Amino acid sequence: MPSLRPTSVPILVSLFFLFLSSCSHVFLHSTLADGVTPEEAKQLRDEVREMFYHAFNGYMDHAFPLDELKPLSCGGEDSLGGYALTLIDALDTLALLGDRDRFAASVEWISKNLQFDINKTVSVFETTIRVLGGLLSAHLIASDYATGMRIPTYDNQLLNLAEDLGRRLLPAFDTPSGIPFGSVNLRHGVDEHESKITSTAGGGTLTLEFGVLSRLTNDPIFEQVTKNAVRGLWARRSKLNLVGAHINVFTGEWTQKDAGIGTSIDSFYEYLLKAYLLFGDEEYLYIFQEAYAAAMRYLFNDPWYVEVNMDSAAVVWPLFNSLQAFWPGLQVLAGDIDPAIRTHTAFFSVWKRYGFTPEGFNLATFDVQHGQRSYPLRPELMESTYWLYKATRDPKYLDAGRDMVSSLQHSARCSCGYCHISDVEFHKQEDHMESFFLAETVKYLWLLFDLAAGPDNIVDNGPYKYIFSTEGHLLPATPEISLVREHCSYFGAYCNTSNIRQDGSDGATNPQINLYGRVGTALPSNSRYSDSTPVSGLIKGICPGLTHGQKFGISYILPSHRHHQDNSGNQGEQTNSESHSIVVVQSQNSDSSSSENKNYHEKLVESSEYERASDPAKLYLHL
Ligand code: DMJ
Repeated sequence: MPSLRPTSVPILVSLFFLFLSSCSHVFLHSTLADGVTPEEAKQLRDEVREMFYHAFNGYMDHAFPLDELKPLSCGGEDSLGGYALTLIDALDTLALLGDRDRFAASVEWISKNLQFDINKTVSVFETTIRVLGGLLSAHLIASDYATGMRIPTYDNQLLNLAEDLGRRLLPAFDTPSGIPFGSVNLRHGVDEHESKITSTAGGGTLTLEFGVLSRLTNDPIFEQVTKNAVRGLWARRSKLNLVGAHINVFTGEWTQKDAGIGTSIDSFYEYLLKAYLLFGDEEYLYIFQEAYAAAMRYLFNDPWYVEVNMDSAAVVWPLFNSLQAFWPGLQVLAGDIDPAIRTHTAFFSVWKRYGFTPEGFNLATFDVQHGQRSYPLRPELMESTYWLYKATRDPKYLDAGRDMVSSLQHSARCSCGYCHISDVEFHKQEDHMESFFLAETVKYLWLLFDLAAGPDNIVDNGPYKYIFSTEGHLLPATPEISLVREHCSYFGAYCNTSNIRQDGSDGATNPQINLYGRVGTALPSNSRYSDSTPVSGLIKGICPGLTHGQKFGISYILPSHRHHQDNSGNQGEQTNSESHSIVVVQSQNSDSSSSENKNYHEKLVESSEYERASDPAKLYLHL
């Protein structure tokens, strides 16, 4: 049980945020002094490659075909469904590393040996993101000449397996709310006594894999049920546009009302934006806009994020949890770079302090949270480091990546792979290696250094723009998958009638107009939709289209660095990046004098982000 009482913390927390934000700046400026040279980036890339093979070979030699490696005792264990989970999860990393032989051999083994007609009850979420996602990404690589990794003998076996698995997961969606059960038996459907409580991430992080499956099989059912699940969750949001952590899929009641960006909710936000980016479905974008605005308003305590009650916004837990660390990477995709930089700096200060991020770090006591002392080889901080380096090319992110490699090598490497750390203060090793270590942790580190050294990989060099699933699987925006809709085709998109012309002309030609709104107009503090000018719902608007680069991430970088003064008064280098997929600008609030609003909005207005917001050449989403 967490040791803090919910009601005892707010004042302490506020004071502590002030103290903490200045501490982390000072600390990092002194530790990130010596930079990674291009030559060292190559060496680090090769070192990460060796790390992958140490763990992959350890798994193949000692655990395969069991699910996961026990890296300390050099054994194996079935942790999910008993179907070579780590191999499936590692497939696209093998392809990314250019290992044609092992990729082809693994695909062949899976094609011949895997089957899902088994009497096992599995997590819908974990099976989707690790197994379905792993199979689909490998299928899309193995079947396509353009990837350079096509397997000549390959004949859609992985897609067939994925479709079979997808159909076995479908019974989980048969609930009154449309939000799926957390688990399902692959042979018999949902168990009679299955729990009706599931997490928001569990119900809302299925759209990418199921959507890709629909588009590859031409069967819309997969896309429909997962979109319905997102609608089911979002329909039950609070008046503040926050979602809780756990919900009853029959009654639709929240059983855990703590709202946050980490544990139990994290990838719900991630898939709203990514489903839009991959599928061009603006309903997801619309939901993301509202959900993101609420998160930045109620959860963001610059540079940290807290958990609050979804109805009252009262702080419940002033905790950093390690799952939150994906958020700056998501913000890069959303184009909200400045808070992403500050938050990454804060999160990385925790890593620097312990050599790893603990599962929980208490922002009030500035200490590891009781009972949350472990580091199970999680990838989230690496993921954000990669995206921020990609967006800014600031070498400090290479330095951060080097620190992460060094911690893993020094303290987590064990005889047959990489070990979980059971206590970040004492670096005690534990005999477990989650499959996401090979699917994500190593992948993001390798991509980071390869980007600095080259790059020479399909993500950064094509042939397609790739969206990463929450398990790090590569999902390409091929024409087959990404049915791009350049305009507000979602019937029900909230387009502002006063700013969007209804005569069919393209709003993009008008510098005053941006997608879904305007820069700098006021939204009253407690209203979701009201504005100084009326917003009309259920109107099919005509909105400016996104360029390909804007849709799929950073397409070019301005080489110029500008000198930047951060909030603590320190002088630092900040790299300017351009052509974000979406630039998110917080609405100016009519209640902007409140301290709550000042925290995020005023800094935004005062900062250079505001200058960029006034530049009509760029596209901004207005929240
Ligand atoms: C992974 O399975 C995924 O990244 C998921 O979204 C969160 N948990 C792990 C990694 O920490």
